[in-house]
Amino acid sequence: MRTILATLALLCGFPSGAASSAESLVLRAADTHPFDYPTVRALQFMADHLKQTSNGRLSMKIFPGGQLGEEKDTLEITIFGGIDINRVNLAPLNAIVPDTIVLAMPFVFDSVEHMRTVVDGSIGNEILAALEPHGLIGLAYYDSGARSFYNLVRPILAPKDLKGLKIRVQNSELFVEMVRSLGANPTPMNFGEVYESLMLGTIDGSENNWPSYESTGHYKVAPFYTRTEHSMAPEVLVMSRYRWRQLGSEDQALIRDAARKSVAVMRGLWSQRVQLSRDVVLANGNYVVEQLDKEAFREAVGGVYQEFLSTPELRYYVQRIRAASTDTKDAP
Ligand code: GTR
Repeated sequence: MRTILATLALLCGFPSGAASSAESLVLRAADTHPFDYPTVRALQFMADHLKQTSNGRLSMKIFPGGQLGEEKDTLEITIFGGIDINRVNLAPLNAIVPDTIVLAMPFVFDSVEHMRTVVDGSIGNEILAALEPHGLIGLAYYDSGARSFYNLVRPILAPKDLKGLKIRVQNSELFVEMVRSLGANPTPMNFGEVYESLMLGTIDGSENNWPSYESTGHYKVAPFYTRTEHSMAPEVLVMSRYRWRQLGSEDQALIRDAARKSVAVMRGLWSQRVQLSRDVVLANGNYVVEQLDKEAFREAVGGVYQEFLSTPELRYYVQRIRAASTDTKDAP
C-alpha cells in the first residue's frame, strides 16, 4: 500500500505547475483505475480539450492505476495541494463532506437516469459547492452505474444469504452500516487490497458495479454476483482548492469547461463498458442473479436512513431527490 509520504516523494520528481513558468501549467491528475477504464479515458479527453482551448498553456499529467495511492490518501493529498485533480468515488468523500452522503444512500435512486437527473441539476451543483469549504473544488460527476454484491461462497437471493459473510466496503461509515444492516460483516478496505484479500480468503466478497468487478479480476475469484443495485454513488472529479486559488478566472473557466465536456464522453464510454464487462463475466460462466426481489433489501436498510440523515438539511436533500424520480416508490 502506497503511503502519503511515498506519493509525495514520487510527485517531487515531477515538475509541478508551481515550478513551471507563469505561462504554462501542468496539472497532476489521479485515478485509481487502469488507463483504459472510462474514467481515465474521460480524463484524457479533458486533458486534450484543455490543451487545445488554452493553446497548449494548460496541460494534464494523468497518473492512473492508483499510482498516487488509494482514494482516502489521495483525497488528503489533493486537499493540501500535492495532487491537482482527482477522480474518486463519492463514498470516501462521505467522511470529509457530510452532504455527499445523500447521493450514496441505499436505493435513493430508482435508475441511472434518475441519478443523472439529480447530479446534473441543482442538488448535484449544491453538493459540488459544499466541497469548497473542505479544500476541494467540485468539477463534475461521472457515472458509476449501480453497485451490487459479489462473493465466493454462495449466491445471494435474499438478505439472509448475506448473513455472516465478510464483505469489503469502501472507507465510508455509511457503507459499513448499510452492509451491517443486511446481516453481513462489513470490512472497510482500500480498493487495491481487495483482490488479494479475496484470494487469501480474508474477505468473502465485496460490492461494485460491472466494470470494476470485471476490470479488477474480482469476478475470477468471487463468482457469485447479484444485481442488488443498492447504491448508485457517482464518481466525482475534484480539484485542489489550493491550486485553484492560484489560477486566474480565465484558466478556472477553461478547466470547468473541459471537465463539463468530459462528462458526456464519459457517459458514452461508460454505457459501452457496462455492456462489455457484463458480457465478459457471463462468458466466464459466473453465477449471476439478475432478477430478484429488491424489496427485502430495501426494507433491511431502512434504519440507515434514520441514522445517517441526522439533520433537516440532509433529509430535505433526500426528499428532493425522491421528488425528482419519475418512479413513485418511496425511499426506505
Ligand atoms: C469503483 C470506483 C472507484 C473506487 C472503487 C471502490 O466503482 O470507481 O473509484 O471507489 O469502486 O470500491 O473502492
